[in-house]
Amino acid sequence: MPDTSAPSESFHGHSHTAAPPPPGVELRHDWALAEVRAIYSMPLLDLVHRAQTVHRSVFQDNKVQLCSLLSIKTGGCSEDCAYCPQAARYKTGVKAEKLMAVPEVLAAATKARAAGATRFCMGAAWREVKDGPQFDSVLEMVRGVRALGMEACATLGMLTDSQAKRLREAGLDAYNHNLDTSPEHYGDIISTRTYDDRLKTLNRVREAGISVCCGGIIGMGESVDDRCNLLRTLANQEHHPESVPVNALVAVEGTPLAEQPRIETVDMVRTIATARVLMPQSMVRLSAGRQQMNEEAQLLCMMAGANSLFFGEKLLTTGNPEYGQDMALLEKAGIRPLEPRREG
Ligand code: SAM
Ligand code: DTB
Ligand code: SF4
Repeated sequence: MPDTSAPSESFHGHSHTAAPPPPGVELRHDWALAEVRAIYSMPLLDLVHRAQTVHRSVFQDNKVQLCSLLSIKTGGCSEDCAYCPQAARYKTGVKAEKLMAVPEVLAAATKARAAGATRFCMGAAWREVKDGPQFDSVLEMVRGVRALGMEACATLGMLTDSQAKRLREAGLDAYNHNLDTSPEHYGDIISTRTYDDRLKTLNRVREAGISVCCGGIIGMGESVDDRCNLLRTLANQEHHPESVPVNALVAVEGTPLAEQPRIETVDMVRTIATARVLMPQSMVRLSAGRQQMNEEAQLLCMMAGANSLFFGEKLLTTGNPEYGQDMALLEKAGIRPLEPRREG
């Protein structure tokens, strides 16, 4: 059997030159809302079965990509994203910090690699990237992470064409920039930038030859149609994002969404399974909110097609399951970490 561990995401980006999908797996970019809703609303076990069938025809069984996350610039952000503990305008207890120094970041990446991470994602609480010494440091971090043999990913806010190009030249493999929710619900969550701004940055990332990591958050008071419209928007792009993070809202005190009730497991599973069916070749990442889920819920998400996790005791500013706990879960379920996809 050929190695189909992650056919859509080559180590050097350029995903749209990826191998064609295996027989029986169709890549569509013309989903109607009613079709997505029909998938999302299937009887749960039928839906999970369908997603698992798609999953197994594309990916190696029982493998999960382990990604490590580091906040290289925490807090003090000018944006008003209603979910975010790092927005300066909300009193959340997250203090604004300066950009971390390059050696500190590379020390964290080295530690993450030793723990088994194959992808290192660096996050900055910026509205957009500004050219200058800070961006130069980030480029240095990207080069350093690549030199460690890991996939390098960053999430730094909006980018210009030239910044995307420079990140690519530094070796950046993937860029995370989430649409977060449906176009219809977006205005209730963020007012300081538009959906179209997000799509523009995503196009610049794609144009520069960097893999796109784009997903959203559920549990922000959205309707089922909002969830379906988010997934539809992602799937109807000219190229599916190579990674699709599905976050469950971590409701943080001080943010406008602090009182949102926790999302039910079944909703998380439905969202992940629908993402898997719509975007068969993408890595679907079970992202924020795992600390609030029990082991069975996480395994159900993996059965529904999630094949990537953030591991390490912290996400950006909030908690994540402990390393030992995650390793024990994977071990008892017979799930192995996906090896890095280096090409030399
Ligand atoms: N500032 C950049 C941006 O907004 O693109 C990069 C960092 S931002 C924190 C990355 C993503 O984290 C957001 O797009 C959002 O999807 C996710 N996120 C932030 N706070 C979250 C929360 N409380 N719960 C779940 N996901 C969250
Ligand atoms: C993504 O979709 N989820 C990650 C990553 N991309 C950057 C971030 C989750 C952040 C959760 C809230 C926090 O820890 O601050
Ligand atoms: Fe800033 Fe990103 Fe948080 Fe929005 S999600 S407030 S842009 S750090």
